Amino acid sequence: MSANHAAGVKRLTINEDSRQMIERAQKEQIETVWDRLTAQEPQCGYCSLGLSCRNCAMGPCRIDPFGDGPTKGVCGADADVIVARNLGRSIAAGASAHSDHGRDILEVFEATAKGEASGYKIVDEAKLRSLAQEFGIAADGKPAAEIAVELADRLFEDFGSRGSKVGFSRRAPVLRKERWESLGIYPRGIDRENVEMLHRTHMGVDNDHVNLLLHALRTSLSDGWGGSMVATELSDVMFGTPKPVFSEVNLGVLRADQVNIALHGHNPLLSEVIVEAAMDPELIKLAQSYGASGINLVGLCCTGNELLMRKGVPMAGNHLSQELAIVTGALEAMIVDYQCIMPAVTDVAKCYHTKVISTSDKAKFTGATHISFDPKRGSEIAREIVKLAVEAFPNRNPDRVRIPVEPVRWMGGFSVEAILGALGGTPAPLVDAIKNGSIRGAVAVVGCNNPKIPQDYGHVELTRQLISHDILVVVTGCAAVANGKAGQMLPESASMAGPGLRAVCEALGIPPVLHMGSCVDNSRVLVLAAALAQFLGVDIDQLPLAGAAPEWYSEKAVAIGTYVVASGITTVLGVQPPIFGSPNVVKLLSDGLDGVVGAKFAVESDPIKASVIIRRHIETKRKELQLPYQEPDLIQVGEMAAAGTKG
Ligand code: BF8
Ligand code: SF4
Repeated sequence: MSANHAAGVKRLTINEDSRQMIERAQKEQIETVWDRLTAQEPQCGYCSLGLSCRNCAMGPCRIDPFGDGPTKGVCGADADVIVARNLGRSIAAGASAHSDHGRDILEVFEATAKGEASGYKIVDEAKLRSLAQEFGIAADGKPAAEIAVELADRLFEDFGSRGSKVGFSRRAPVLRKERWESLGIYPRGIDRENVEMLHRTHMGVDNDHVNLLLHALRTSLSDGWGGSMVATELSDVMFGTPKPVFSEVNLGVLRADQVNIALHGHNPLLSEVIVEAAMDPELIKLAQSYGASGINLVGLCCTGNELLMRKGVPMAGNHLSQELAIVTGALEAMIVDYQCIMPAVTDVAKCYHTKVISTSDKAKFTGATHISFDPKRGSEIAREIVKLAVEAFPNRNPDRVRIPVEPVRWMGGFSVEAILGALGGTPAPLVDAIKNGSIRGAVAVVGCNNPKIPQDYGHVELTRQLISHDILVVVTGCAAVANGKAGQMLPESASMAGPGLRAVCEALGIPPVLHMGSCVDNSRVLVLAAALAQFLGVDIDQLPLAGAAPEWYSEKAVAIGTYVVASGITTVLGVQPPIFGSPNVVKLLSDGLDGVVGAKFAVESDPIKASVIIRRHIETKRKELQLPYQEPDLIQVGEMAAAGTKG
């Protein structure tokens, strides 16, 4: 029996489906992420504080946080420089992941426009035309393909260093752009900022932690208003702009009587053509010939979010559910592209009949079957992959199939266009509700699972606290899936909200927690915030908004948190970032940044306390905007909601 079992599975997850599968894995001695975390403990204290550096071969070096040992690396870098460099590199890695995904979409978008891709088309021509207009491309009377080629050309320029400003950044409010200009952090080129970050963090380049951190902000902005926004917008053009859609979520979406295929990763390019292939009558017939009643596609992580948003494909789970989906014994294939796919999935798959099929030449997995994805043959490759999955069905051992629970219904599809649509085409009703105080403000709860926190506890508890205090919540990534599993994302979930938010949701028929998409779709959050700011004629930092990443783990999440703050939205992290070895860096991020970008970071692992921090922040912003407000200092853990309301 493992240490985890002794400590109780309840400590690991709040979900019944995960609990049952973790217990099963323990019984069958299949190692999972929680066992590996235990094996790593205690984790390195220097690294946890950000005080280790291996940027050159004079090192590796580490700084003694207590001052008893070395206070400088071999080159002379102190704690401030080492912590800031490490953070800058993390942000560059995260921004690069999102932006490289954006470029992949862009390449296929261009190939589609030129008629060189198979299985793709321009689905949302209206969106294409409006993007063209934003980029000053004359679209009148031109065929869509021609416009798309021109738009692709402009967007490729944004990746390089030909321009001085990333194109989509013009969507930001004027005051925000002026602030970026005056600080010297206006994002110029997507690849450029990332490469410059790597340059600056090479030994002996940027040796000033403030200067490093300013460039870290610029690097993150090149993601949020650059690479991620390219990914979102072009995915909408090629696969459709999301509209409200109902679906189901948790491991209960797997079907004992069908061929189950999980699509895991981030990029919708492959998964969209897989959806088509899974409807191929010949492949369904093949599945039936093996005794299955059909082919069941389910999502995992952000590929799943992309498919849910546009196609209503059911979602098996979030980050910490990926190994557990295999442990059901019901999964024929896990098709992966890239990002957040644990190398461990191939080990778990060996214990079952599950085939792990990798598809990106950038992301190969030892032990997986690799089928190189080529958009020129998109449809053909998709059929080949689905066939492989179907052919794994006869290898399934029915005695080992255990699908733990019934799925939960949830709702997705809240693109900015869909939200504005629900509001009647204008942000006015939302702004009015915020102004009169029935909705206090809005919070984006985003990011991952992290085995250091019971799976989904941070997301679900924080969101519950916020909506019950009349704060509208928008969610993306694994935070969205967590809320879905908890049943908080249906129109009837409005009953969980405070009276003001509840009334608004009921009038509009929307949930109090709106699914805005995958992690690259945090760009939608920026667009929505910018639209609200522009409608009110203010900057984003003046709005009663906040961000939260209660269970973050990834470098991408660090990039997201940073561009959200650099865009003017204060953000609370539930997991401590590795910066506490430098009191100066901590002070800058948790305090000094407020005077610079009008927003800052806070760290609070207890979601109830985090909700208090956020509510105080929102009421402070309301007070500054001269809207009815609750005295921020009176907001305490466990206080009465109505106490101190002024107006
Ligand atoms: O991009 S929330 S664990 S799956 S990094 Fe990964 Fe985090 Fe999930 Fe999506 Ni985002
Ligand atoms: Fe050590 Fe400086 Fe090299 Fe880092 S860059 S490993 S601190 S010598």
